[in-house]
Amino acid sequence: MIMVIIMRTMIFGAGTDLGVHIDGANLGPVQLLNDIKAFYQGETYLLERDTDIIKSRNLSDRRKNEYEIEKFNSTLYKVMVDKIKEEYFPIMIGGDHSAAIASALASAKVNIDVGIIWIDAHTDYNTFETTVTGNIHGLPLAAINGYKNNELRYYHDGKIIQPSKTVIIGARSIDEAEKDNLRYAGVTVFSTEDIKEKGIEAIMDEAFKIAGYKTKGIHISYDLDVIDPDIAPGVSIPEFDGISEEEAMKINEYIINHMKDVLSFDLVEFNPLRDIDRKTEQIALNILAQIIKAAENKKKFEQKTYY
Ligand SMILES: [Mn+2]
Repeated sequence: MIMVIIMRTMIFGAGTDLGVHIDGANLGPVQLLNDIKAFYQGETYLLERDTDIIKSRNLSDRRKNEYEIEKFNSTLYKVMVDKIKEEYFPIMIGGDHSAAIASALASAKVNIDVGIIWIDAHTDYNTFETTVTGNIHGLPLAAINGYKNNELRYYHDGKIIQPSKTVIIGARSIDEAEKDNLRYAGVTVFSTEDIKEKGIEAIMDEAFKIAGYKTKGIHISYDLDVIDPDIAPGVSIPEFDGISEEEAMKINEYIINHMKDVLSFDLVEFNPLRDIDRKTEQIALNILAQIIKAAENKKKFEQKTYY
């Protein structure tokens, strides 16, 4: 008799908006964790930022809420590391994208050799030296790659994720200095133009090859602002000319069909205060419903694709 062991799923809500001067992203996971009760009966954990914190929105502050973000992420990281060690498949719902430093590095701590696919309108590759806004949600991917920003991962004592195994998809708003950081680090970036040119499936194929090459698997970090703001307005920093809903769902379909190569997943930046007619909430829920279902069917010990 062959025993097929299914993995357990755990959903982590990261209720923080400390990484951005706009308010509301902290309410995203509260709303979505409530919504998913309709189809998800598994375990959840919600970490909410301390509401007593007086958020820095000072334009000249280049390190907005740095200490508070570190504290939040250090807690999230520890909880996620423990659960990943217990062999749960983790899904993190943000919150602003700064929380992905905790989720991605928690995955790297336990799984050791991890690649990353960052689906986002922005490349989130600033450093404290290059940031224009001082919003830390523009720095996480550099921190995850070990490219400066050491202050943002002091609690992590494992491997970082290599820039050579890092792929960004859907980027269309990159600061000049950030471009230099990306080039210097050696990260692969596919813009919305590249998606139009080659089609989303070809881009996903390439992304999985790069992030999956000689790794145990891939961490996927999905920022809802990759989608066009006409369709998904409920984000803190919208950028025009985003991907279509059809392309967003094709990305999802690709991920689900390659779930054996996926180790961990984030869905971030839903901001209910910016949403119109619950459009973004509905898309976020569609994405989550599919990913959760795929996670719940994920088998242990399944052989990853050889890239
Ligand atoms: Mn982002």
